[in-house]
Amino acid sequence: MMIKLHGIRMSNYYSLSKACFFEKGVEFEEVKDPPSQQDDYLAKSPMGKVPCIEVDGTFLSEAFAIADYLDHIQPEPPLLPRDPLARAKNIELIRHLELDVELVARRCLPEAFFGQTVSDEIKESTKKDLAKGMRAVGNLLECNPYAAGETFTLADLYVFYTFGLASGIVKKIFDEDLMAEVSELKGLVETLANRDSIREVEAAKAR
Ligand SMILES: N[C@@H](CCC(=O)N[C@@H](CS)C(=O)NCC(=O)O)C(=O)O
Repeated sequence: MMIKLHGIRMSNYYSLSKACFFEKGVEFEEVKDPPSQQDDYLAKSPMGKVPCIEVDGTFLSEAFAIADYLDHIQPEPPLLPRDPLARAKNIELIRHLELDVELVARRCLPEAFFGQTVSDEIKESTKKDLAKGMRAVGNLLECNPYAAGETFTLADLYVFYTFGLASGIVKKIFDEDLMAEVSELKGLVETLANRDSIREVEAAKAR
């Protein structure tokens, strides 16, 4: 049975998961399903977030879990390195991108893009925590030429979809360039924007 990808195309995590399907060449079907706190949606995705996938009636949420599942059912080309330490270092970078940059910037999302207001305290803590997150990510990023070294990995998709959202929020709220301090990061994001999987995901948003 074909795997179904539930969510909405404007979501960066939905986009990341969709790019994983393209990278793997695993067939899938898109189901338009916005985030919701309704019981029927929570049964599919326990925090009510997108994306989730449906495999033979079983639902799975969290973009990392989805990527890991795809990496097991279709091992080639690998999304994560096979070497245990290289794999763990890749996941370390992914976790800092998600927890210490993306999720931190997201605190200001309601004001940046949804016409709501965020308190000055939240803005202040966002700025302070983002500086720490960017320092951590800057220390781990290799950019030679890819995020974790010579080959494209899942960390590259996290770079593209973390900064796609976080940079926009930081520009809007603080009028600053989030990527400025990490040399080669901008170049990496530009390179990734030309990757087939990402181009296909982004092109479909306009349709
Ligand atoms: N950790 C989650 C994050 C997913 C996420 O934040 N999704 C957003 C859209 S990009 C969402 O559904 N937001 C609605 C909500 O938080 O209720 C993942 O990896 O899938």
